[in-house]
Amino acid sequence: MSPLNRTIGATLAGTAFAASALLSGIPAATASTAGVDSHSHGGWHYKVVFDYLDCHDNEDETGYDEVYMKVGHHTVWGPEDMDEGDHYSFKGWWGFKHDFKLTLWDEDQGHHDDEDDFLGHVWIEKHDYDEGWQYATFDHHGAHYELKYKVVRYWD
Ligand SMILES: [Ca+2]
Ligand SMILES: [Ca+2]
Ligand SMILES: [Ca+2]
Repeated sequence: MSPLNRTIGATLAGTAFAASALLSGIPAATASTAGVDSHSHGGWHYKVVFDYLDCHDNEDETGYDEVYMKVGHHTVWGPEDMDEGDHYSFKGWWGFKHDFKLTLWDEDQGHHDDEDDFLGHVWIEKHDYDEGWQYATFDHHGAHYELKYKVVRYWD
């Protein structure tokens, strides 16, 4: 199995993976063309599609934030330099097997007096597949980020 096909579920099970590769343009057609035969031994699968992350207000007082996302202890995206007014467009999607909590952080120097800052979290949940585009806000520490995403269910 290529790293691109690994899922968040596998990630949570401790599989080493390249998170940045997971977000690098997996063709959505792979999913939509699968499972045409409803009599096959398929099942419902879920993926989350990220559209963008907007920075309305950054956390660091001087300069830009170094923003990254984590699932559990794994960094799954970033760090990306973002400042007030910046817009990051994602490409691709992640498959996932279990609802998971995505957290957003600003990377600092990591010294005891300047730990990375927790900016907030969102639960990515399977039952949201019929909700369409959703918007998560991360606003701890005076920051204000918005993530646009949707959960998609497909048969395979
Ligand atoms: Ca900071
Ligand atoms: Ca920082
Ligand atoms: Ca800090």
